[in-house]
Amino acid sequence: EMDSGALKKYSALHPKPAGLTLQYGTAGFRAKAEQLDHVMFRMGLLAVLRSKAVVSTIGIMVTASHNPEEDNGVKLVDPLGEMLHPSWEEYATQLANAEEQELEKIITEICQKAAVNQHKDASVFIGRDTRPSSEKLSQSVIDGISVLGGQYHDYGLVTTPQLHYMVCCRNTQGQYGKATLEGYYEKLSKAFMELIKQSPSSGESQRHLKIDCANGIGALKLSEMEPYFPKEVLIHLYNDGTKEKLNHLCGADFVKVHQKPPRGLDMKPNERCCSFDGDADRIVYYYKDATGHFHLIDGDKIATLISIFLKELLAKVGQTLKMAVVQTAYANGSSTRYLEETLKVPVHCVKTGVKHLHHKAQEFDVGVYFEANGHGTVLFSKAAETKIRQLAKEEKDDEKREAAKVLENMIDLINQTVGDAVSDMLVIEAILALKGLTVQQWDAVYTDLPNRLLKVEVADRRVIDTTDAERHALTPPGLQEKIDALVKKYKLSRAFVRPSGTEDVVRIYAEADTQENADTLAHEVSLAVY
Ligand code: 16G
Ligand code: ZN
Repeated sequence: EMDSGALKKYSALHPKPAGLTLQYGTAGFRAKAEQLDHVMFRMGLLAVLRSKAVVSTIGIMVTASHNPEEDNGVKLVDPLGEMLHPSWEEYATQLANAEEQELEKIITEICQKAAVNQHKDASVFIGRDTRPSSEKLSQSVIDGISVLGGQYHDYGLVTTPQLHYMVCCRNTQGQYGKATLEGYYEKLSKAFMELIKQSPSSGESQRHLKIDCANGIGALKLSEMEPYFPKEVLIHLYNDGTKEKLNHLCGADFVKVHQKPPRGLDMKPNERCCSFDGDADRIVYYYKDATGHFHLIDGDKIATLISIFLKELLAKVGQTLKMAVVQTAYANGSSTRYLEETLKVPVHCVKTGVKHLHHKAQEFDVGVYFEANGHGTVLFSKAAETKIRQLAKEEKDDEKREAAKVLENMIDLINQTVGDAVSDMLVIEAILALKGLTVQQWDAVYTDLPNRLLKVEVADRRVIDTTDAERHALTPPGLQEKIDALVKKYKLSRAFVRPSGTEDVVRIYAEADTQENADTLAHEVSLAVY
């Protein structure tokens, strides 16, 4: 039952700044930290309602990922560790923007519309990143949960994917793993060690990896995990947050957008390096060759490496399991082409945002999804997982059984709830070790088409409406025709525009046969947008 008096009293302690409206977007709410106290309180309320509606534990993560340290954000995690169901995003927005005196009415409306049984118990898991503002904001979340009588467990500092993992573990009664950090570290490290035991170079030499932690939570969690690592793997942490600001000139987003190394990581030629983002749900790899040239290995190349590996194994176990790769319009054209034409794996393109990729990937026995920015994972259907585990145990043919065992360990190593930099890093390191590949050989699987990302500020970005997974502009009238005409001027070219879901800008993507052409095309398209 709702205690109106308590609700009034506590919401007054978390007042909404006058005139502020925010929207639950692709990554939940994001804004300057000082604007978010009321949103946190109210998302605590919403998590209780959601928990009652689905009779499961719900997650709340306080983070603004790769955004500047002064920003913050919050998103809800659904029972199996997925993003909040789209039908509730609207409720989140309504609740966040309600005037204080309307709050109770809005809550009652949500309960009616979403058939929330107020008498059910509610349980919420909370996590936060290392931003200075996060601790206080997560206290406001707790106020919101408590005022509606919800139970909660505060995990404190965790990566975003760790919180998703905990929520999934809890709601599957431990089938997915133990809902503790030790449980997470044990599950991942055990699967990883089983995998690299079989690598040809196992025991011979140590593998080194330099990791740029974006001055965020990744550094903390990787150091906690280090005791669980086998001695063959040596990770070296940079940008661990002790000296510099979160995400400042470093991290996966910086490296991907600027196509250059992060500050604070000294790179020797041909060393394998990677960057996490601020909440450790994205990863990109890179290296510098002998001539000093920087090579980025982005989400598309990660998806390709994983797909090559899984496809070989699936062929070995001889099951007709359907595998597909899910990408967005930002995927480099060369990656799509390699996957479809050389590897012969079906590729699907969906709208930007993890929820869209995740949803599509669920359609397959093995669904590999990655955004070019480095967010991604692999989903295995229940049927595929059962079959693989059974073969790993009972198959008489040695080669088939061994292949099934590798697949089984891959299933355990990958965080299937959401993209996870720690888990993805271990998956990649295991594959490189097992296949005996260097970072250069991995990079050489295909050559990226030169590309350019631009953003432009316009009066109202909502005038741009897109279709065909954002690859085609429907409005404003005439824009797509202009883009088509510009694209025609170049070889191997492609371009599209879309309104950002996280910033008040329009994003432009162009690729072409040369960097100069990609740059010019992007610039020309940006002029057409005005
Ligand atoms: C959010 C999305 C990310 C997407 C990005 C695009 C989630 C959890 N995150 O960060 O997947 O790539 O937005 O941002 O869905 P944009 O709309 O500003 O280009
Ligand atoms: Zn992130």
